[in-house]
Amino acid sequence: MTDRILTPDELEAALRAIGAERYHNLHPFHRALHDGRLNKGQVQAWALNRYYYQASIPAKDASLLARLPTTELRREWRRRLEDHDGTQPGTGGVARWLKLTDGLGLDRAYVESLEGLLPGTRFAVEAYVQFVRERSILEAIASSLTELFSPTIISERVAGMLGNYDFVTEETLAYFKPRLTQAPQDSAFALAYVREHARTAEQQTAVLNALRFKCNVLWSMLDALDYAYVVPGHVPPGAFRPGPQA
Ligand code: PQQ
Repeated sequence: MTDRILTPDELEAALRAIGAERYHNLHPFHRALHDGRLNKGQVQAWALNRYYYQASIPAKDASLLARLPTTELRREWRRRLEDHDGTQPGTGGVARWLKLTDGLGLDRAYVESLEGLLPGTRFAVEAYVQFVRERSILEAIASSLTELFSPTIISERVAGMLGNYDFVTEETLAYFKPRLTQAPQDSAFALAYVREHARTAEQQTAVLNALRFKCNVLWSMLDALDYAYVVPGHVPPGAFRPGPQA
């Protein structure tokens, strides 16, 4: 529990401190991905596993949308669904993520089947969807606040991957460009909501813990990738195995 009630500015500073301490830009797998130290098979494994996160985001947003009490809140949250699912076939973030997996040479039906997922990815993503479904609206909104920190990592990733891998093109990474404007819009709204609605020490503690939880979700996904694809001999049964081309 926070020992006293924080002002909105203090709460925001505490949230930003959590990101500075434990956002997934600090994870060794991301450092290796961005610095060009992974081979193609390891990059494929990252994209294939991260597909499940992307594909689950609209489901978690839809479950929150259904619980929001006002037109204004629902209208704002509905935009996220459109960002990810698009407004017609072939548009939106999930479709753009599949262009990334296509560009890396992965079979689309295999990616969408989720057959090659790591167990750790499955557990982490499902924990996030369940958290948003079951916790208070305030905690659910606060758990999206990792997006405060995503524009920096996305810029770093696009520059790093384009510079360091000959199998990555601007077109392959097209997923990320709209996120550079969508994420700040999303996180500005979520931050304003949290600043206004987390008033008691209990609510403020819950909000800080929701952001820590979400950082843990993202961190665990990278731990699973690091263990399976960087430490030799640790790919679990049934999970994606890079082919000889990689
Ligand atoms: N986070 C959400 C969310 O919690 O609702 C939605 C997204 C993120 C995205 O659509 C992203 O593309 C995304 N990307 C990154 C990244 O590339 O590192 C991080 C995050 C995040 O911090 O949760 C998201």
